[in-house]
This record gives sequence, structure tokens and C-alpha cells, in this order.
Amino acid sequence: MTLTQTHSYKELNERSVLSYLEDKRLLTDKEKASCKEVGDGNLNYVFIVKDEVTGKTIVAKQALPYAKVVGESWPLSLERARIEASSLKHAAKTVPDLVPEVYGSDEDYALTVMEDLSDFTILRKGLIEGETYPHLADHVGRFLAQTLFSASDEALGPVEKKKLAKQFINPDLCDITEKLVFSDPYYNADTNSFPEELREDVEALWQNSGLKFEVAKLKKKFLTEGETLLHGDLHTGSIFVTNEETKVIDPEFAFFGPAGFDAGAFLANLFLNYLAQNERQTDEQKKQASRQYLLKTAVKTWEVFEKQYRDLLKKKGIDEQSRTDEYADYLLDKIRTDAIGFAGCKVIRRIIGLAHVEDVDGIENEEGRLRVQRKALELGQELILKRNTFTSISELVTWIGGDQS
Ligand code: SR1
Ligand code: MG
Repeated sequence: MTLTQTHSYKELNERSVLSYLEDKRLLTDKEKASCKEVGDGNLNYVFIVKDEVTGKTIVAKQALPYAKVVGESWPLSLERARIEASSLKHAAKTVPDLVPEVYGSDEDYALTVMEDLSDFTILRKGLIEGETYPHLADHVGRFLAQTLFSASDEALGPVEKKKLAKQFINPDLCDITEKLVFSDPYYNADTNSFPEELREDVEALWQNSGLKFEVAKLKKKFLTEGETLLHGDLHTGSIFVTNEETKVIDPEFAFFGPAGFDAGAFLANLFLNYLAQNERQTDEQKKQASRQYLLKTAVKTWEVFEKQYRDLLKKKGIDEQSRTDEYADYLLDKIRTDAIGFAGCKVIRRIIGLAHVEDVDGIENEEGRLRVQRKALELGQELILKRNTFTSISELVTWIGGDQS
């Protein structure tokens, strides 16, 4: 449901969002409701609203016309709210259980009203605590297979795919990724942020022309290979979990890009947590258990993704050419190789670039934190440089487990 198109944009607050929702009949009575702004991301307001009459809670997410993490000096198009709502609705066609339900969206207000997931935990926070989630790999593997296949040329045919791709042109948010993931970490950019103690390691990376050439190739893929509709920012802060359920949120970076990009982001964040656990967890047994869980999750996610993607190609591939085993082998090799390279870029950006991750930055012991940051820089570079040498994610993970302990 599109709520309305009659107003122009106004930044909402905890009071005005209640009036808005009452006006749109998404709230019984604004005087009998409570609201809290809980957005801890980089770009948006997130209001949790409780209707005290029905007892129901909903989320109202509003995009700001600038990047909250930087300030008004970094303007951003509000189009991303429409893109996020459209992406959630698109994903709901194939994986309705894995995304929050959208109750309404308003392009003028850059607002999406959706299911409240307050009973869930942000995966990043859970993993930092050393929690494990039995269905995570199955769910993320299925999310990747279904969403990536459903918007591909092989599923839709080239004409329908291009019509869909037109709705997801997302220049501002792609520009953020292009800069923060593929460009800025590789030179002395103003946006970079890393401790002085890492300068030597970072400068060595800046001087590694072989690495920078490989990153340039991955950047070119990101810029030009519109293979399918991506989530665009699939880190562990974009996933909500319980023991039973998984919900992928926040697809405001959605666009048509290289199919390996989302898997790469997810793998990178598992690997960063894996490295961080070495310093976070003092109980040796618990440390090994959570690190094993992270590596197993990486492997299983890929296995689930690959199996389901192959099945989809075979059963739903639009033409004979896309249904052969040879073609599936070719495509999945490409997606895996790209995903490993993108994972490397995602690991490096979280150490050198503007936006870091709590898994690493929250390590209180400074020496321990620096050890993890150095290992992450090493791992990121190896993932990029060796991405063509791994024939499976299982092989990659065995190498990580042996080499990066
Ligand atoms: C300016 S936004 C910084 C980062 O936050 C988002 O989650 C994306 O990862 C983006 O790169
Ligand atoms: Mg986000």
C-alpha cells in the first residue's frame, strides 16, 4: 500500500510520527501511543511505535536527506526509502518469512512502516556475545539463493529483468559503497579512520600495487555487472535473529550488481567476528566453540545457497542454455570467486575506512584490538589476492581456520 503522495518531505520526530501514523490510520489514537527513536545506523531515523489500544508495535523508518554518520555536508537522495520498501516487497515474493512485512510506504516522507522486530536480536550483537543460531546458515543461504535468482536474467529473461532493474537505480548509495569499500581505504582519503599504530600496516597496503589492481577489478565489477538485484549491504547488522527465525532488514543499498556481492558481505562479517573472538573470549573452550560455529556457518550458508541456486537454475531457468550443469558450474564458480574478493574488500574497509564494526572496535584491550585489526588487514588482502585459487568455501574456511588462528 502506498500511503500518500500529497505532502512534501519533513523530518519526523517522536511526536510528529504519531500524528502521521494516526492520520494514515496505522495507529488508533496518538494520545494512547508511545514512540521511541532507536536508530543506531548511519543514515536513518527508526521509530518504534506502540499502539496502547491494540497492544501492537510497529516500526516507522525515515530516511534523512544526508548521511547521519557524517552530517549535512554529505547529502543523500531520499529515493533510497522507496528502493528499500520496493526491495523488501520484492524479497517477500520468494522469502516472505525472511524479511519484515511492509505495512505501507510514503515516498514524499521517505518513510516505510513495517513489522516490529523488537523481539529479535541484531545478529552482530548476538555474535559478539558468542551466541549461536541453529538456523542462520539455512536461512541466509536460502535468502541469497532465492533473492539473487529471482531477479536474474536466467529467471526473468532479459526484457523483464531490465524493466525491474530500472526501478532500482540507486546512484547515491552505490556511490557510498564505491567510495567507502573500493576507493578510500586504498589511499590517504579524508574519510579514512584508523589508529596511528596501524599506519605502517596501512601504508604498506597503500603501496601494494598488485593488491590495488585486483581491487580496481572488483570495483569495476561493482560498477558495471548488473547481474541481479542485491541487498547491497548484507552485513551482520542488517540481519535480525532469534533461535528460530531470521529477518533480513535494511536493503536501502539495493541495486542491480554482481551476484557475489551480498554473500561476500555476509562472509566478511562472519570472518571479522571470528578474528575478534580470539581477543574477546577468555574461556578457551567457548572461544573455540564460537569460532568453529562462525566458520561452519560460512561453509553451510554457501552450501545451502549453492544447492538451491543450482536447483532453481535447473527447474526455473528461462531457457535451455541456463539449465545445463556446465552453465551452473560456470556461474557458481564466478559468484564464489567474486564473493571471496568482495569479502576481502569488506574486511579491509571496516579497519581502514569510515564505518567500522563493533565486533572489532569494541575490544577493550588496545593491544588485542590492534592484533585483530592487523590480522583482518592480512586476511582481507589474502582474500582479494587468492580469490581465484579456492575451489570451494569449505577450502577457504579450512585455510582461514589453519592460517588465521
Ligand atoms: C555513510 S554510511 C556508512 C556505511 O553504513 C552502511 O551500513 C553501509 O555499510 C555504509 O557503507
Ligand atoms: Mg544499514
